[in-house]
Amino acid sequence: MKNDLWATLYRGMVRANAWEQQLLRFIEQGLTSGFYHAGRGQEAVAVGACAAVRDDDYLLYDHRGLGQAIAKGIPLDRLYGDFLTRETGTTRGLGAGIVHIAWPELGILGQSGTLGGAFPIASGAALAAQMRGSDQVVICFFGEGAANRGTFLEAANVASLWKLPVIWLCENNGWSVSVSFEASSATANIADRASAYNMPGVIVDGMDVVAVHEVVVAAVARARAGEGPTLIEAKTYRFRGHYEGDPQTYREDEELEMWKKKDPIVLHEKRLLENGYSEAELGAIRNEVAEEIAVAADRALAAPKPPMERVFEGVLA
Ligand SMILES: Cc1ncc(C[n+]2csc(CCOP(=O)(O)OP(=O)(O)O)c2C)c(N)n1
Repeated sequence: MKNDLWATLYRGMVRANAWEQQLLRFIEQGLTSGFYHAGRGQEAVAVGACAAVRDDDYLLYDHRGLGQAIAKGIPLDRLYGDFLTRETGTTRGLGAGIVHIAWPELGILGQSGTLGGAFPIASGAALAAQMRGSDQVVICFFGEGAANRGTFLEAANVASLWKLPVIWLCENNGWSVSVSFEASSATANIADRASAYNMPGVIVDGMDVVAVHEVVVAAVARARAGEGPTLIEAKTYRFRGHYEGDPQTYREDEELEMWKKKDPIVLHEKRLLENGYSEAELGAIRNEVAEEIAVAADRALAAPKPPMERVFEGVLA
């Protein structure tokens, strides 16, 4: 049976992917500055999760793709502006690429240049929301590598102790640069660590956008009800290198091929086709998204670059 939410989730994943594909073309053309860590393969986590929060909820995204910020609603041309160093970028042309993007109007607080710096910020934003009685929640995305930072211990402990409205969302894609999850974790799952903080730990198939959405809806309800944080571990995989240009000598082709069979966009497309949607309807969604991306890309390319005088702006020491 047709399901509007499922169609919305499909559009969201197609949109995140199409945005990234255009960015990759900009990178190939040598038009960008800064690193990019592609999110291909992980769209279901970003899109499923962000569809469960409100515009005024807070988001701490991480460096893997920008699906989270896109799903939260950040204007797409402004996002290209950050990579193309345009005045219209969210950093007005001064932040190279992915790490400084913020959009406070939608609660997008940015990410930390050092992995794990986002954890205390997430608990702090949640504490502020709790003190204001605003019933906002904070969703904090991070990789399984970042989960090993000590900052997670501090932030997760206090969030659970004070019942702060945080959703800790670990995207376990199996690799931290060239280090496998097995080689870096004492526990078989990141979610196993939740009991140490006295909060629920939930494992979800990160390639299934509907499954991700459902567990995040439950965690958000719990957080808004004042019951505290949840640690969600989405099992997923990155299809591209750690960064664009990564030779990827550390992983086997077979592993990548196995995960590609679980492509979240393809799997969800199949679900839609089996539930009353036609190929033409899905094609129309893809075409509308392609048009939106083309407009955003053109707008960003037409925007001015910042003048040289601004190079020391924000430099304090
Ligand atoms: C404190 C700190 N250490 C190292 C880095 C360099 N670094 C950037 S991304 C990354 C891998 C992170 O792995 P994970 O958290 O699993 O996320 P993924 O890249 O797999 O999405 C590393 C080591 C950093 N930014 N900050």
